[in-house]
Amino acid sequence: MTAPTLEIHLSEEQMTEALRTDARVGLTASPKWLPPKWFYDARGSELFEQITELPEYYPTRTERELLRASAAEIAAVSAPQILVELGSGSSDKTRLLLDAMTAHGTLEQYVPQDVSPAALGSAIEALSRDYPELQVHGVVSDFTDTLHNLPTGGRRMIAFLGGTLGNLVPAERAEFLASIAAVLETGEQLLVGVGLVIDPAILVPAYDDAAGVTAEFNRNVLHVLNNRLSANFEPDRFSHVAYWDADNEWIEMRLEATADMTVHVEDLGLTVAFGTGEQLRTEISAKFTLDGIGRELAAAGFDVEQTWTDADERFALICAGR
Ligand code: AVJ
Repeated sequence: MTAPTLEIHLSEEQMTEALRTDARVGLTASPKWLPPKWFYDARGSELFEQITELPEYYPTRTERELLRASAAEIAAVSAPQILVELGSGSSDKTRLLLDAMTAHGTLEQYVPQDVSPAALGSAIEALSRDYPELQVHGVVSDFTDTLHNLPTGGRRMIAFLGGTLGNLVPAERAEFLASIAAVLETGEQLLVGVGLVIDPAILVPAYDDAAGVTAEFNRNVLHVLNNRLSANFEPDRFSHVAYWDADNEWIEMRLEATADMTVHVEDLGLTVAFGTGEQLRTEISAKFTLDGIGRELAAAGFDVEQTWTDADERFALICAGR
Protein backbone atom coordinates (compact mmCIF):
# COMPACT_ATOMS: atom_id res chain seq x y z
CA MET A 1 0.00 0.00 0.00
CA THR A 2 1.21 3.49 -0.86
CA ALA A 3 0.76 6.04 1.92
CA PRO A 4 -1.79 8.72 1.10
CA THR A 5 -0.46 12.22 0.52
CA LEU A 6 -2.06 15.48 1.55
CA GLU A 7 -1.35 18.75 -0.18
CA ILE A 8 -2.26 21.88 1.72
CA HIS A 9 -3.00 24.45 -0.90
CA LEU A 10 -4.83 26.64 1.53
CA SER A 11 -2.91 27.07 4.78
CA GLU A 12 -4.57 28.00 8.05
CA GLU A 13 -3.23 31.54 7.61
CA GLN A 14 -4.56 31.85 4.06
CA MET A 15 -7.87 30.48 5.22
CA THR A 16 -8.09 33.04 8.02
CA GLU A 17 -7.14 35.79 5.58
CA ALA A 18 -9.89 34.70 3.16
CA LEU A 19 -12.37 34.56 6.04
CA ARG A 20 -11.37 38.07 7.10
CA THR A 21 -12.14 39.39 3.62
CA ASP A 22 -15.45 37.53 3.39
CA ALA A 23 -16.52 38.61 6.88
CA ARG A 24 -15.59 42.24 6.24
CA VAL A 25 -17.52 42.30 2.96
CA GLY A 26 -20.50 40.25 4.09
CA LEU A 27 -21.07 41.73 7.55
CA THR A 28 -20.95 45.31 6.26
CA ALA A 29 -23.29 44.59 3.32
CA SER A 30 -27.01 45.20 3.38
CA PRO A 31 -28.52 42.65 3.72
CA LYS A 32 -25.70 40.88 5.54
CA TRP A 33 -24.38 37.59 4.18
CA LEU A 34 -21.56 35.05 4.51
CA PRO A 35 -20.39 32.40 2.01
CA PRO A 36 -21.37 28.80 2.93
CA LYS A 37 -17.84 27.40 2.81
CA TRP A 38 -17.22 28.76 6.33
CA PHE A 39 -19.58 26.21 7.90
CA TYR A 40 -16.99 23.49 7.50
CA ASP A 41 -14.51 23.55 10.36
CA ALA A 42 -14.11 20.16 12.12
CA ARG A 43 -17.36 20.62 14.04
CA GLY A 44 -19.25 21.88 10.99
CA SER A 45 -18.09 18.95 8.84
CA GLU A 46 -19.21 16.62 11.64
CA LEU A 47 -22.61 18.34 11.84
CA PHE A 48 -22.97 18.04 8.06
CA GLU A 49 -22.30 14.28 8.33
CA GLN A 50 -25.12 14.14 10.91
CA ILE A 51 -27.42 16.03 8.52
CA THR A 52 -26.85 13.37 5.86
CA GLU A 53 -28.38 10.78 8.25
CA LEU A 54 -31.51 12.79 9.05
CA PRO A 55 -34.87 11.40 7.88
CA GLU A 56 -35.76 14.77 6.28
CA TYR A 57 -32.47 15.21 4.39
CA TYR A 58 -33.14 13.14 1.27
CA PRO A 59 -30.30 14.39 -1.03
CA THR A 60 -27.46 12.25 0.31
CA ARG A 61 -29.32 8.97 0.41
CA THR A 62 -30.97 9.63 -2.94
CA GLU A 63 -27.64 10.36 -4.59
CA ARG A 64 -26.10 7.30 -2.92
CA GLU A 65 -28.80 5.09 -4.46
CA LEU A 66 -28.27 6.73 -7.86
CA LEU A 67 -24.54 6.07 -7.59
CA ARG A 68 -25.19 2.49 -6.57
CA ALA A 69 -27.39 1.99 -9.63
CA SER A 70 -25.13 3.79 -12.11
CA ALA A 71 -21.53 3.30 -10.93
CA ALA A 72 -20.82 0.33 -13.21
CA GLU A 73 -22.17 2.22 -16.25
CA ILE A 74 -20.21 5.34 -15.32
CA ALA A 75 -17.02 3.29 -14.98
CA ALA A 76 -17.65 1.61 -18.33
CA VAL A 77 -18.36 4.77 -20.34
CA SER A 78 -15.70 6.98 -18.76
CA ALA A 79 -12.97 4.50 -17.74
CA PRO A 80 -10.93 7.20 -15.98
CA GLN A 81 -7.40 6.67 -14.72
CA ILE A 82 -7.69 9.65 -12.39
CA LEU A 83 -10.80 10.56 -10.43
CA VAL A 84 -10.75 14.09 -9.04
CA GLU A 85 -13.50 14.94 -6.59
CA LEU A 86 -14.32 18.54 -5.68
CA GLY A 87 -15.77 19.11 -2.19
CA SER A 88 -15.24 15.47 -1.28
CA GLY A 89 -16.00 15.73 2.46
CA SER A 90 -15.93 12.21 3.92
CA SER A 91 -15.78 10.61 0.40
CA ASP A 92 -18.34 8.17 1.70
CA LYS A 93 -20.62 7.91 -1.37
CA THR A 94 -17.60 8.10 -3.66
CA ARG A 95 -16.64 4.61 -2.55
CA LEU A 96 -19.36 3.31 -4.86
CA LEU A 97 -17.53 4.94 -7.79
CA LEU A 98 -14.12 3.79 -6.55
CA ASP A 99 -15.42 0.22 -6.26
CA ALA A 100 -16.79 0.25 -9.80
CA MET A 101 -13.76 1.99 -11.32
CA THR A 102 -11.22 -0.26 -9.64
CA ALA A 103 -13.29 -3.32 -10.63
CA HIS A 104 -13.29 -1.99 -14.20
CA GLY A 105 -9.51 -1.97 -13.92
CA THR A 106 -8.65 1.52 -15.13
CA LEU A 107 -8.49 3.67 -12.02
CA GLU A 108 -5.03 4.45 -10.67
CA GLN A 109 -5.43 7.65 -8.71
CA TYR A 110 -8.09 9.36 -6.57
CA VAL A 111 -7.68 13.05 -5.80
CA PRO A 112 -10.22 14.26 -3.26
CA GLN A 113 -10.34 18.03 -2.63
CA ASP A 114 -11.99 19.66 0.35
CA VAL A 115 -11.86 22.90 2.32
CA SER A 116 -11.74 20.99 5.62
CA PRO A 117 -8.32 19.53 6.51
CA ALA A 118 -9.93 17.53 9.34
CA ALA A 119 -12.53 15.84 7.10
CA LEU A 120 -10.02 15.24 4.31
CA GLY A 121 -7.28 13.90 6.56
CA SER A 122 -9.45 11.19 8.05
CA ALA A 123 -11.02 10.39 4.65
CA ILE A 124 -7.68 9.74 2.94
CA GLU A 125 -6.40 7.57 5.80
CA ALA A 126 -9.46 5.33 5.62
CA LEU A 127 -9.46 5.24 1.83
CA SER A 128 -5.86 4.19 1.38
CA ARG A 129 -6.44 1.43 3.94
CA ASP A 130 -9.49 0.17 2.05
CA TYR A 131 -8.10 0.72 -1.49
CA PRO A 132 -4.46 -0.38 -1.13
CA GLU A 133 -3.84 -0.37 -4.90
CA LEU A 134 -5.05 3.19 -5.35
CA GLN A 135 -2.84 6.30 -5.09
CA VAL A 136 -4.79 8.67 -2.87
CA HIS A 137 -3.76 12.31 -2.94
CA GLY A 138 -5.84 14.81 -0.94
CA VAL A 139 -5.87 18.53 -1.70
CA VAL A 140 -6.98 21.08 0.90
CA SER A 141 -8.21 24.08 -1.06
CA ASP A 142 -11.22 26.06 -2.12
CA PHE A 143 -12.83 24.07 -4.92
CA THR A 144 -12.93 27.11 -7.15
CA ASP A 145 -9.11 27.25 -7.25
CA THR A 146 -8.27 23.55 -7.36
CA LEU A 147 -8.59 23.49 -11.11
CA HIS A 148 -5.31 25.32 -11.67
CA ASN A 149 -3.46 22.34 -10.21
CA LEU A 150 -5.34 19.47 -11.80
CA PRO A 151 -3.31 16.25 -11.95
CA THR A 152 -2.17 15.09 -15.39
CA GLY A 153 -0.88 11.80 -16.75
CA GLY A 154 -4.08 9.93 -17.49
CA ARG A 155 -7.70 10.25 -18.52
CA ARG A 156 -9.58 12.18 -15.88
CA MET A 157 -13.06 12.48 -14.55
CA ILE A 158 -14.02 15.36 -12.25
CA ALA A 159 -16.82 14.52 -9.82
CA PHE A 160 -18.76 17.32 -8.17
CA LEU A 161 -21.41 15.59 -6.12
CA GLY A 162 -23.88 16.29 -3.37
CA GLY A 163 -25.60 19.25 -4.97
CA THR A 164 -22.72 21.54 -4.00
CA LEU A 165 -22.97 23.24 -7.43
CA GLY A 166 -26.21 24.70 -6.06
CA ASN A 167 -24.30 26.56 -3.34
CA LEU A 168 -22.99 28.89 -6.05
CA VAL A 169 -25.10 31.74 -7.43
CA PRO A 170 -25.86 31.50 -11.18
CA ALA A 171 -23.03 33.79 -12.32
CA GLU A 172 -20.48 31.92 -10.14
CA ARG A 173 -21.83 28.62 -11.47
CA ALA A 174 -21.43 29.66 -15.11
CA GLU A 175 -17.86 30.77 -14.45
CA PHE A 176 -17.02 27.65 -12.48
CA LEU A 177 -18.49 25.22 -15.04
CA ALA A 178 -16.64 27.03 -17.83
CA SER A 179 -13.38 26.80 -15.88
CA ILE A 180 -13.88 23.02 -15.46
CA ALA A 181 -14.58 22.71 -19.18
CA ALA A 182 -11.42 24.70 -19.92
CA VAL A 183 -9.13 22.30 -18.02
CA LEU A 184 -10.61 19.05 -19.37
CA GLU A 185 -9.56 17.52 -22.65
CA THR A 186 -11.77 15.95 -25.30
CA GLY A 187 -13.04 12.63 -24.02
CA GLU A 188 -12.75 13.59 -20.35
CA GLN A 189 -15.86 14.08 -18.22
CA LEU A 190 -17.58 15.91 -15.43
CA LEU A 191 -19.93 13.94 -13.18
CA VAL A 192 -22.24 16.33 -11.38
CA GLY A 193 -24.92 15.62 -8.77
CA VAL A 194 -27.70 18.20 -8.39
CA GLY A 195 -30.91 18.49 -6.42
CA LEU A 196 -34.02 18.95 -8.56
CA VAL A 197 -36.89 21.39 -8.04
CA ILE A 198 -39.50 19.51 -6.00
CA ASP A 199 -42.49 20.21 -3.76
CA PRO A 200 -41.43 22.76 -1.09
CA ALA A 201 -43.28 20.61 1.47
CA ILE A 202 -40.47 18.06 1.07
CA LEU A 203 -37.67 20.47 0.22
CA VAL A 204 -37.99 22.90 3.14
CA PRO A 205 -37.93 20.29 5.96
CA ALA A 206 -34.70 18.92 4.46
CA TYR A 207 -33.17 22.27 5.46
CA ASP A 208 -35.15 22.66 8.69
CA ASP A 209 -35.16 19.29 10.44
CA ALA A 210 -37.15 18.51 13.56
CA ALA A 211 -34.07 17.56 15.59
CA GLY A 212 -32.46 20.95 14.96
CA VAL A 213 -29.20 19.63 13.51
CA THR A 214 -29.36 21.95 10.49
CA ALA A 215 -30.02 24.89 12.82
CA GLU A 216 -26.86 24.03 14.77
CA PHE A 217 -24.92 23.60 11.50
CA ASN A 218 -26.15 27.03 10.40
CA ARG A 219 -25.14 28.67 13.70
CA ASN A 220 -21.74 27.00 13.43
CA VAL A 221 -20.59 29.74 11.07
CA LEU A 222 -20.87 32.14 14.03
CA HIS A 223 -18.69 29.81 16.15
CA VAL A 224 -16.17 29.84 13.30
CA LEU A 225 -16.12 33.66 13.33
CA ASN A 226 -15.70 33.61 17.11
CA ASN A 227 -12.84 31.11 16.96
CA ARG A 228 -10.94 32.38 13.94
CA LEU A 229 -11.53 36.11 14.11
CA SER A 230 -12.09 36.57 17.87
CA ALA A 231 -15.67 37.72 17.35
CA ASN A 232 -18.17 37.66 20.20
CA PHE A 233 -21.34 36.36 18.53
CA GLU A 234 -23.83 34.67 20.85
CA PRO A 235 -24.99 31.95 18.43
CA ASP A 236 -27.95 30.91 20.60
CA ARG A 237 -29.48 34.33 20.12
CA PHE A 238 -29.85 33.69 16.40
CA SER A 239 -32.62 31.49 15.08
CA HIS A 240 -32.42 29.27 12.02
CA VAL A 241 -34.46 30.15 8.94
CA ALA A 242 -34.84 28.01 5.79
CA TYR A 243 -36.66 29.96 3.08
CA TRP A 244 -37.70 28.62 -0.34
CA ASP A 245 -37.21 31.37 -2.92
CA ALA A 246 -39.61 30.19 -5.62
CA ASP A 247 -38.49 32.76 -8.20
CA ASN A 248 -34.82 31.87 -7.98
CA GLU A 249 -35.56 28.20 -7.26
CA TRP A 250 -33.23 28.05 -4.31
CA ILE A 251 -33.33 27.45 -0.58
CA GLU A 252 -31.83 30.23 1.45
CA MET A 253 -30.51 29.57 4.94
CA ARG A 254 -30.45 32.58 7.15
CA LEU A 255 -29.71 33.39 10.79
CA GLU A 256 -32.22 35.74 12.38
CA ALA A 257 -31.28 37.97 15.31
CA THR A 258 -33.76 37.40 18.16
CA ALA A 259 -32.80 40.68 19.86
CA ASP A 260 -30.94 43.91 19.13
CA MET A 261 -27.26 43.05 19.35
CA THR A 262 -23.88 44.63 18.91
CA VAL A 263 -21.17 42.20 17.87
CA HIS A 264 -17.49 42.96 17.87
CA VAL A 265 -15.13 41.21 15.46
CA GLU A 266 -11.82 41.87 17.16
CA ASP A 267 -9.49 40.76 14.32
CA LEU A 268 -11.24 43.16 11.95
CA GLY A 269 -11.65 46.00 14.40
CA LEU A 270 -15.25 45.88 13.26
CA THR A 271 -18.43 46.44 15.25
CA VAL A 272 -21.61 45.14 13.69
CA ALA A 273 -25.14 45.99 14.80
CA PHE A 274 -28.07 43.59 14.37
CA GLY A 275 -31.66 44.74 14.81
CA THR A 276 -34.27 42.33 16.18
CA GLY A 277 -35.52 40.22 13.29
CA GLU A 278 -32.60 41.11 11.03
CA GLN A 279 -31.44 38.19 8.89
CA LEU A 280 -27.95 37.20 7.83
CA ARG A 281 -27.85 34.99 4.69
CA THR A 282 -25.49 32.04 5.13
CA GLU A 283 -26.22 29.74 2.17
CA ILE A 284 -28.15 29.37 -1.03
CA SER A 285 -28.84 25.83 -2.20
CA ALA A 286 -30.21 26.04 -5.73
CA LYS A 287 -32.38 23.29 -7.15
CA PHE A 288 -32.47 22.58 -10.89
CA THR A 289 -34.70 21.33 -13.66
CA LEU A 290 -33.12 18.83 -16.05
CA ASP A 291 -33.56 21.35 -18.89
CA GLY A 292 -32.01 24.12 -16.84
CA ILE A 293 -28.88 22.26 -15.79
CA GLY A 294 -28.57 20.88 -19.34
CA ARG A 295 -28.54 24.44 -20.69
CA GLU A 296 -25.97 25.56 -18.10
CA LEU A 297 -23.69 22.63 -18.98
CA ALA A 298 -24.07 23.25 -22.72
CA ALA A 299 -23.31 26.96 -22.26
CA ALA A 300 -20.10 25.96 -20.45
CA GLY A 301 -19.04 23.72 -23.35
CA PHE A 302 -20.19 20.29 -22.19
CA ASP A 303 -22.25 17.61 -23.94
CA VAL A 304 -24.70 15.87 -21.61
CA GLU A 305 -23.98 12.18 -22.19
CA GLN A 306 -26.18 10.46 -19.65
CA THR A 307 -28.57 11.42 -16.86
CA TRP A 308 -29.83 9.32 -13.96
CA THR A 309 -32.69 10.35 -11.68
CA ASP A 310 -34.51 8.60 -8.85
CA ALA A 311 -38.14 7.51 -9.32
CA ASP A 312 -39.42 10.64 -7.48
CA GLU A 313 -37.14 12.91 -9.56
CA ARG A 314 -35.65 14.57 -6.49
CA PHE A 315 -32.02 14.33 -7.54
CA ALA A 316 -30.03 13.90 -10.75
CA LEU A 317 -26.62 12.57 -11.57
CA ILE A 318 -25.33 13.86 -14.89
CA CYS A 319 -22.34 12.69 -16.87
CA ALA A 320 -21.18 15.48 -19.18
CA GLY A 321 -18.32 15.15 -21.64
CA ARG A 322 -15.95 17.57 -23.26
C1 AVJ B 1 -24.50 19.14 0.38
C2 AVJ B 1 -23.13 21.01 0.74
C3 AVJ B 1 -24.66 20.99 -1.04
O1 AVJ B 1 -26.84 22.58 0.03
O2 AVJ B 1 -27.73 20.67 0.62
C4 AVJ B 1 -27.11 20.77 4.08
C5 AVJ B 1 -25.20 21.60 2.55
N1 AVJ B 1 -26.86 22.89 3.88
N2 AVJ B 1 -28.04 21.38 4.82
C6 AVJ B 1 -26.80 21.47 0.61
C7 AVJ B 1 -26.37 21.74 3.49
C8 AVJ B 1 -27.88 22.67 4.71
C9 AVJ B 1 -25.52 21.07 1.26
N3 AVJ B 1 -24.45 20.59 0.36
